[in-house]
Amino acid sequence: MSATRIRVLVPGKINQRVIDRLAERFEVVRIESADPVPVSAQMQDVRAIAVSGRVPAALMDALPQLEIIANFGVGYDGVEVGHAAAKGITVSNTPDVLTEEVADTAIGLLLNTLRQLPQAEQWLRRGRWSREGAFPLSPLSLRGRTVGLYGLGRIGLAIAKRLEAFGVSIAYHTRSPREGLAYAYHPTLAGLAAAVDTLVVIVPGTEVTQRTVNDEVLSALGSNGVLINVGRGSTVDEPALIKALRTGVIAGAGLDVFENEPQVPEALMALPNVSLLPHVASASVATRNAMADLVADNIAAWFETGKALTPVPETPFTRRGA
Ligand code: A2R
Repeated sequence: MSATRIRVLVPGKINQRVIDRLAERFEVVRIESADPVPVSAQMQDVRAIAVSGRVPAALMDALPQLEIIANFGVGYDGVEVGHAAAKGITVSNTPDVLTEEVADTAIGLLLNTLRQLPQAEQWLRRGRWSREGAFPLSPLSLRGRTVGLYGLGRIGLAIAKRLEAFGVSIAYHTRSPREGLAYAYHPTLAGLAAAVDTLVVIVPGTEVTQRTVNDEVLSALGSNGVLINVGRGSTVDEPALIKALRTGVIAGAGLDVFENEPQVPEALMALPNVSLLPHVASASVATRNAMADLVADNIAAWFETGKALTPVPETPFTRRGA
């Protein structure tokens, strides 16, 4: 079968460059959303999905010829990967190409949170500097802090390397320690939180990490504590965080991700001691272009060589007959 006739389904919105790149060699079928599952004759021939969002098990079950799901983003928590693995469907993601960009944003968010730089800019823009004088001193600073990384994979390590240049102490928690690093390893998250005053979350959103940044962890972080989340909103117990920020259990938080995006709780937005971003950690034109290319290249490689370029560890498959 010629590659030009292969049908690729795109449920929901995705970066336009993914569509443009796919359209060069495939027939792209777009649907508004993965829910409800579409039923049409066209679906019988769909062999690939490109997605920035959700692929539920029911959608996989509705596509008998489906071979590969190419996810836009390194985190693929929107795809029911266990179901895909059980059915022999390959899932690919976009690691590495966004690592440095996300690490840069994490540092920016950390500094914004500690030094209140967005609020200071608003002070200037609203004419308060000339009318009222200097912006109030920031109660918090990066100086003298100990930063704990919850997650030390590709992005966590890139954040740690940047933090070294800031002269802060660095520690981390993962399930197994990384060889050859001088950072202090903590076998439990609560233990890490107790040992640091700044916690940066950069683990995947999985059933295991869900709401693991909870009351206990926030209490352990303490009243000078600052939480930064550039991983997934599901990892933080949002109501517990709001309570901790309100009552001084911790001092502040910087968040790029939320439990129910794009909805952000009013209670969180009303707090003065938070810095909030609309999930923009990888959102530059250059990095999103590189992610878009990798989505299209994964699908092209699958049909040309029988292997995805960057399959996720749960689906290390090759194409039958390739
Ligand atoms: O636990 P390990 O040794 O596999 O370390 C990984 C860690 N991690 C966890 N740490 C503690 N408890 C867990 N249940 C747990 N699950 C995973 O997260 C590793 O250090 C890190 C993941 O690193 P990478 O797979 O290299 O992912 P990358 O590219 O750094 O991206 C991380 C996440 C994405 O999944 C998106 O949700 C977000 O950043 O953009």
